[in-house]
Amino acid sequence: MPELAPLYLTTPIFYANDEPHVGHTYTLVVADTLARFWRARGRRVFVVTGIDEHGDKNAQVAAKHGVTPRAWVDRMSVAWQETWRAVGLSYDHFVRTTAAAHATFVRKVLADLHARGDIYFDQYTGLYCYGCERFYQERELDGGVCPDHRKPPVEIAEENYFFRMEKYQPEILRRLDTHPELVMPDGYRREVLALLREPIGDLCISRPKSRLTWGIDLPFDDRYVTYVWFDALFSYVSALDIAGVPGLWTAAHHLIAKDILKPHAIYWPAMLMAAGMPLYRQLQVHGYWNLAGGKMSKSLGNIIRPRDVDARYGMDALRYYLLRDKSYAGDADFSEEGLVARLNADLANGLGNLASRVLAMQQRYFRGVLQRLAPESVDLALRDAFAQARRDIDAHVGDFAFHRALEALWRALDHANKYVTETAPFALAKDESKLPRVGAVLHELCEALRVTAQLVEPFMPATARKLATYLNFPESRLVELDLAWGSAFATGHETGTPDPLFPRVES
Ligand code: ME8
Repeated sequence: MPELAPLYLTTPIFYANDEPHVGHTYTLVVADTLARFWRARGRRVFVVTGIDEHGDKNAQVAAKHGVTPRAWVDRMSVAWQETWRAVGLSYDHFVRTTAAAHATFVRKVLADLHARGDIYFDQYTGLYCYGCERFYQERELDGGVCPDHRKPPVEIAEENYFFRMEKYQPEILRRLDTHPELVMPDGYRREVLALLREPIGDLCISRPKSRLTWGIDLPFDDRYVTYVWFDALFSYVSALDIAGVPGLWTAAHHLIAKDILKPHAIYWPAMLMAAGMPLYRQLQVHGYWNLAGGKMSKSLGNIIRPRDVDARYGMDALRYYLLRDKSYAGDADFSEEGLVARLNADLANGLGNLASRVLAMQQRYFRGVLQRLAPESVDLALRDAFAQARRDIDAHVGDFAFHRALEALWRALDHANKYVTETAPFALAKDESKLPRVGAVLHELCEALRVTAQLVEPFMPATARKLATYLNFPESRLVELDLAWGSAFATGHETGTPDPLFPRVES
């Protein structure tokens, strides 16, 4: 097999103005799932997340709490990392934009761009949305208000520094034509192309200290701090320097939601071109988790916390729901009823029930000891169903269709549940002469559970580990995807006794 190129996966660095909600969790779940999926297939993956600590938003919330911005972001840095640890979402590096090495990196880029004439000083009047931390053009507003925060932007007039972004507009357009995979899915690429049909203007990259002191000082004028987006986007590159893996930049895939498409698809390529750095490989844009039809958002205050969902239903149930009930690119409404319905139908009845029936029969009839296989055509059809699931999962994850990947695995699990009914080991076991067939059927089903554990691991790692424990299959072998059916367990292997994987939730 050809060696797979390394993958550098990023989530946005989230504003440190509040703790994480389920929307941020979604982007991290996707990153974690992709990392697990590709690592099991031999690919090197490096995941970076973090927090965006400068800017007006963070300064305003710190003031509201009566603490310095520094004290506030220190507190948030602990809260975010603690949340991800508690819910089992892992990454390789956590960005803090207040890190000295990051500030040095940004100041160096600014100094270079200034020296080369890509940054100039000018008077400016514009419409600013504090929620988005950016200026809006009149035509981007929705009935005069910011389309995301539903508030009218504030008119700001001041002298500032500008980055000659418009100079790079033709080159960005050309890249989107020659590299259509740069912004995915294609609908979002077309949105970017539409924005690029009009002049994009230059980008205001400074804030006067008379208005905001919380930021990275401009290297060439200490009356100003750097605009938060100019600082934040470069963290994708500085993170790799800080982590000691600078070579991974050319493998960069950014996961973001559509709220920050413009900064990532227009500002960021222009900034990279100006800085003489290669562009990222791909921007993978997802839709929103809404609550009662409106975007879940820290600024709007309509949020659900991942730790609360974890405490009530378990993190794997949340991961399953997030990946199964929304297509990556589209929007979906988050609802507790929806989550409970999935938990009961797919997890408790579909997977949990299969595991507990199979492992209980294995104990009852054979004290856990696996019996010899003697495949009949129904058994071969079961094997085919899981082989098909593997192929479908690989194809769908490649297309970011996580909902389809899970659907494919559950088709195989449905097949397995029907197989239990059809082969009826519980009925055959009443006749002693049929015990060899019962043993063979249960062995087939233990293999089906082993393959399920392996295939489900990227999506629901805790569930995979539990299944492995119940099967007495080493966790370290969950990545051995190409293990032949029938060869996972040695002669005389004993399976364990399961607890229910997913207790049903009564609403
Ligand atoms: O924009 N549904 O930070 P942010 C799905 N600091 N995803 C959601 C979501 C929702 N309802 N709400 C948030 C910023 N997200 C900047 C980024 S990057 C250099 C700087 C996720 O805290 C999604 O990934 O507003 C979205 O793009 C991101 O959080 C916005 O996070």
